[in-house]
Amino acid sequence: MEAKNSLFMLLLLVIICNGNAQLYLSGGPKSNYTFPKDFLFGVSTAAAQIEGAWNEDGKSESIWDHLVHNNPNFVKDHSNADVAADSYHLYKRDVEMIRELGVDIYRFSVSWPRVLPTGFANEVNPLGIQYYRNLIDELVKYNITPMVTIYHWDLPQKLQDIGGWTNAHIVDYYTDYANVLFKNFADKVKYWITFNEPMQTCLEGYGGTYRAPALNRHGIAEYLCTHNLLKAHANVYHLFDKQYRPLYGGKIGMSLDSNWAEPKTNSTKDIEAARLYLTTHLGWYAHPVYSTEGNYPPELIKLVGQKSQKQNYSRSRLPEFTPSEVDFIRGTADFFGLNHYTTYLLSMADKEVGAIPSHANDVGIIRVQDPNWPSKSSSDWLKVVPFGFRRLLQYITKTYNNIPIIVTENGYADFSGVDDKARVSYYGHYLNALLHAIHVDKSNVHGYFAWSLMDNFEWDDGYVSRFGLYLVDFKSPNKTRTAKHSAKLYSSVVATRGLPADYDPADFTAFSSAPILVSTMLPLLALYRLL
Ligand code: GBH
Repeated sequence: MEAKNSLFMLLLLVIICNGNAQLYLSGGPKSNYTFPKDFLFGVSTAAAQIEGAWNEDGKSESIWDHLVHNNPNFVKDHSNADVAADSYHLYKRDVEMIRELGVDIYRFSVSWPRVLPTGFANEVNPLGIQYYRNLIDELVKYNITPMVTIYHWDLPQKLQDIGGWTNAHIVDYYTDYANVLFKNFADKVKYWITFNEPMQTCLEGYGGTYRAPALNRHGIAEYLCTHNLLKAHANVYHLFDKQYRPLYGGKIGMSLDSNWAEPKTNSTKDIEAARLYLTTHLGWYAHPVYSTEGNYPPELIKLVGQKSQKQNYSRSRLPEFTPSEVDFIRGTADFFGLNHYTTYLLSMADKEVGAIPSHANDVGIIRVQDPNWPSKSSSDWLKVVPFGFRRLLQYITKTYNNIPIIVTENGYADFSGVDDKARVSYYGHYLNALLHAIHVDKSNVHGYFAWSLMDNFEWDDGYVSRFGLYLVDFKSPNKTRTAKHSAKLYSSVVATRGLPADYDPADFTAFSSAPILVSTMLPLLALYRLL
């Protein structure tokens, strides 16, 4: 105790003296590293969040249209995405903004119900195809590389009516849909993403209530959804690889969402919990595709198997892949798309957690965030922990055989405004962490996309949470877009391939209303915990 106290006093002194009060949170000290010349800088959006025109020119209802039309209370401000940022009509202005930013590449998604209103490829909507053709042509005209997300959460409701992602036949329906996109656009689109954040689709949409279709059939449906989705992904990869890559070239991958998992304390149990979190969440999707062995992570198979047996099910609630399916799915990606926003602290649960049965209950760990981590975001989960980004990139590089990583989303939400100091600071910190990841850790990162180009329909947060580099005035008839300060920061990073001279990795004051107190207390608490 004596030793701990004097060490504590010493650390206190050191920290106060050197002024680098919050350096421990940052991704590394200030440096002169720059981003490689061929590093891809981009911005991301998703159809359902920006396009609007929800029933125009033949588009049918998506599961998100359906959910928010029928349950307005689902969305914080009781809004919907009927008009959103109106990008269906304003795509030329969107491309102009992308040019203003000076980025190399634009990641947008295609709305399945806009292109195939019945859900099936029996009827291809020519006006839907024309919209994306116009957008792609506009990008290519200005030398901006298009990257297409094939599925970013907006399933045609007509397919949901017949089971959506729990219906095994969706593997074929999705393949037909992707084939229509390849046929029409693969000559001009060289980057494809099969799925955006499949864990959100399955775990939250089918196992929970947080995403459409909000099915809440936990313990069963999230596993069925994942099973079909992974097969659909692999099928589309092989289709692209055999039929389109030989004609046009191009790359195809998947975008997985992952928090970094930090052990809550230094105990062996918490270290184990953090590892288990990554294995059973990120690994649930990454292991089948990116690992050498393929298949679900052995630990997940074991955990769900044991629980299912105990719960008197005739078989594991986690479906099994046949050996040939394992083979078919393994290696089906040219790059690892990563969406990353924040970090959690993990510990082992010593009693049952979550609903029974559920993925959370099967895994049995507890996830919290340090209340002292900087935040101030409109999204309460979005704590600013840049070192977590760096560690996650290193983890992926090591775990998945040095696969090229493209960070397909990273960003910060606030309650709006052009003078977005917190977002400017967030990007500074996360890009600094990224520079250290690339140069110091040798993490294999090839690109970075900011989420998002503009304010948009932030799902259950409606228009309350703003992620944009451009402010959208949703009240104005023409959805006026204005560059925020963060847009200027990002365009200067892109132009100089480095961080601004005044960037300070120890400065987290933009996230705090009591800068001095918080910036002093935070690291002390963290260090004290480590002792
Ligand atoms: C991404 O999801 C989406 O791809 C994008 O459409 C979205 O607009 C953007 O990020 C911003 O949200 O249930 O406690 O884990 C982000 C991933 C994971 C973030 C789940 C919110 C909810 C808190 N999301 N998380 S919790």
